[in-house]
Formats: sequence, C-alpha cells, structure tokens
Amino acid sequence: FLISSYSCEKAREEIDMPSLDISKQHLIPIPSKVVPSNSSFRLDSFTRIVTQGEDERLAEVASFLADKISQKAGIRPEVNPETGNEGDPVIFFRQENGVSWPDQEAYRLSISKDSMILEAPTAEAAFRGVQTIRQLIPEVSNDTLAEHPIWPVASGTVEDHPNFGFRGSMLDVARHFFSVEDVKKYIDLLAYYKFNVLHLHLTDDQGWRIEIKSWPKLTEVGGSTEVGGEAGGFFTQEDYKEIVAYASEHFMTVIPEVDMPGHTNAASVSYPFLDGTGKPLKLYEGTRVGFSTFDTRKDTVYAFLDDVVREISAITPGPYFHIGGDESHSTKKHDYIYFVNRVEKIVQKYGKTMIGWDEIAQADVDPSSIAQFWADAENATTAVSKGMKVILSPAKKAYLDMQYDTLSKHGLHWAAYIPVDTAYIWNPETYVPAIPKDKILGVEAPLWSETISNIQELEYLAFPRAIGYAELSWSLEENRDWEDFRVRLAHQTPFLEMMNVAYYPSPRIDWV
Ligand code: TNX
Repeated sequence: FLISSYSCEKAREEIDMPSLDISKQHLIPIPSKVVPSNSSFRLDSFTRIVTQGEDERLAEVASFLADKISQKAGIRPEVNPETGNEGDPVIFFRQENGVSWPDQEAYRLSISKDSMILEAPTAEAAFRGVQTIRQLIPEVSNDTLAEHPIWPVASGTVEDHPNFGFRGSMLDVARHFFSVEDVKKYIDLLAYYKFNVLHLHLTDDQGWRIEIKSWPKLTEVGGSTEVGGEAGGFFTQEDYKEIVAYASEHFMTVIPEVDMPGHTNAASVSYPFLDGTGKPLKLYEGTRVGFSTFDTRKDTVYAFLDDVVREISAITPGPYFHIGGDESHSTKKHDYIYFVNRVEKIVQKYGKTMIGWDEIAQADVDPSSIAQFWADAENATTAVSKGMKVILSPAKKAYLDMQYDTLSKHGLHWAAYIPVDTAYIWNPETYVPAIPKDKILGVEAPLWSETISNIQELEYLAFPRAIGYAELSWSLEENRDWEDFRVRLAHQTPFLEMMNVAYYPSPRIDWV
C-alpha cells in the first residue's frame, strides 16, 4: 500500500517532459499535415482513455488501442473508468461531426503535455488515428523522468486523411492454402499501416477454398489439392465469417473472389457438368494458367453460380463481389462476353457491386462495376470509357509476388523484378494516363501464392513492400519522397520484430 500511494503522489507531481519533434517520428503512411510543438505527452500507468460520442464502436476502438499499448509497453490504460485523478494524463477520443471533414476516415490528433485528443467523424476514422498513436509510442520507456516508467509521446498536431478510400491487398489462398490464423496475422499487419481492404482470391485451378453448402464437392474434391502436391484445405463458412468479423474489428472490408470462367479447373473436377473444355478432367497441382473454362452456354452453370454468389454474398457484409475474369484463354471471346454479362446480373441480384480483372471491360459491363487493372492499359482505358471505376494493381509495380531481384528466394518475375524502391517510386494518379484521378477507386497489391506455402514466405514477399503501398494509397504525392521513406521504413523493424514478421531485409534500406 505504501509503495502504491507513494507512486500516486509522484504521478501528480510536475515532471519535466522532454522536447520531442513529432515530425521526425517515422510515421507510415506519412500524414497530410504534422505540426510539432516540441514537448511530449506522458504515457504511463496513470494514463486513461475517455471516449465521447454516440458511435458505439468508439469504445471498442479505444479498447483496441489499450490492448496495443499493453502489448508494446506492458501497461494497459483503463477505458472510460468511473473515476480518475485530476492531473493524470488522458487520451480523449472525441467523435466530432460538426466540422467539415475531408472524408469519413479523416482524423485530427492534438497532443500536449497532459492530454492527447483524437477527434474523428466516425469510429472508423478514429481507428486510423489509433494507428498513428501506436506508431508515436516510443519503443522504450524513460525511467529517469520519474519514479515510474514513462513513455514520452512527441507533442503537436496531426491532421490526416487518405488520398484513396480503397487501400487493399489481395491474398491468393487458392494456389496454396493459408489458415484463418495466417489471414488474421496479415490483417493485423495491414491494419497498422491503414489498409482497409482485404481481397481473398478463393478459387483457382488448383483449389476451391470456400465451403458452398449446396455444392459440397467443391471443397471435398476441389479443396483437396494445392500447388506442389501438398494437401490443400478450405475455409468453412464459419471460418470465413471469423475472418470477416476480424477484418471488421480492424475496419477492413473483405472482398471475396471466385475466379471465372477461366481458372476453374478445381470446380469442374468437382462437378464435371461445369466444364467447357471437353478435355479429360483431373486435379491440378502445377502453375500453368489459361487451360480451364466453364461452359458458358449451359443454364445449369448459371444456376450453380447463382447458388455460389448467393451463399458467399450472404456472409459478406462488404459491398463487393469479385468474379475474376482474367486469363480466360480457353473461352471464346463472344462466350466470355456473354458469360460476364450474365454473371454481372447475378452479382447485382444479390446486392453486390461486381469487380473483375481488367479483361471484364471487354463485356457490356455496367458503369457501377469495377475493373482491376493489372496488365492491360487498353482494357483499363475501355473500362473508363464505359464509366467504370478502376482499382490500380499494375503487375510491374504492385505485384507482391514478384521477386525483389534475381536472388529472391520466392516469387516470380514474369512482370518485373520489384525491389523496394521500384515498388514505392511511382504515382498511381498518373500511371495509366487515360485514367483520371476521379476514376481511380484506389490501389491494391496482390499476393499470388504459386511460390509461397507458409506465413513466413508470405511475409517475405509482402514485407516490406506492402508498407510502401500503404503510403502510396494513403498519402498525398507531394508528401511522398523515397529518401525520406526509406529512413522511416528502416525504423519499422521494432514493430516487425515484435510481430515476428519474416520480412525481406532489403539491402537498399539501412535497417536500424
Ligand atoms: C497472373 S494477375 C494471374 C494469376 C497469377 C499471377 C502470378 C492475374 C489477374 N492473373 O493467375 O497467379 O499472374 O503473378
């Protein structure tokens, strides 16, 4: 008792907090505006979090921050405690709708000696601001300031909002299967850098990874294999719901992809009436593309797809359904167009917005549908001329499965070698001249999994490059600078190491 009352006294005494520069804190993505005030906030065991606002998820976001502070510093601030001592440091979460915010993810952080105020129009925006707070907390406490450990947080203001409202990564769980735990870890890492979209490539020639209750052989047969001959695997609908719920706690939208009419060997082996090639069907464990297709002229194929889209849509709260549509080299062009036209109607019937790889722009697509540019600028241009919006995933710049260089242990290089600087140095707003900024939904970095089969290999390809894509999609071009970024990136090691991430230690970065 004596000891604790002693430290209470200490907590209330005046402590000279150090002068820290908030503009030198290695934040990624770099915020829109940072103004230092050269003092610091006292984060310590007396700090509490107080939330004010009607969005009931605000308190959840506050608890999320408390958990993360506990993970990093070993102290867990109380959230909305009944009582608190005057003079103890407070982190306020204030939902503020009165101001005209640039968008629903914008936030303002005002840090002074005794308080930190996070203002935001929504819990979602507060969650983005929380990532900034996490990054501002120093790795080690300063125990010379007081009798108890203090984590001094640089003071000043941060005003921030995203350049693009869609900041995604795709994970291919079809070529190699990844577990729910793996996907959750990927979500943890992406959320820290303010990503808000996780696209799951759920089906391909080598595997069908999502349970469809009305067509059980898809996973029984089609889910049994993967590239290289290992046993595959699949998500039950309960597993998928768990991923979706976890993503939602991180204010991330899950986009399910069922790739068709090509990339469908696993489905056709499970139910041969789907096949449109007429060739003998067998499970496939290689990495070729373009050899499979659905039979686009059979009504039973569309009845099947109606079930698939209905079941997946019912457990997907996000607005999108991705139909793939890439590399359908075994589908005749008029059949392809007919197919995409019909599937678009099914997707719309279940209340979703259709996304497809850029080839879908060749069909008579509705302007509300979205094209994902990966290789063919002409397709992307066609999409824009049809009034569609475009997601930018240029393979030469944004493919996480490309090797860093010729020595890379994993990855492919058909599009390019993509070292860490090449991944960062390009401008999504001008990359395809025919796509004006207002037609760009955002940026997505796809991670195809032909050459990776476990979480360490996944992390090797995704990190550190995904961190650069976070900045490319969140931060304004005028605030981005490679020389500055590479220093901030070098300082991500404490986080990556705490999270046990097997990142690729690129020699182009002077890692700390
Ligand atoms: C092309 S990108 C594909 C995928 C492969 C990837 C490998 C796209 C829409 N299709 O099927 O996995 O290259 O980099």
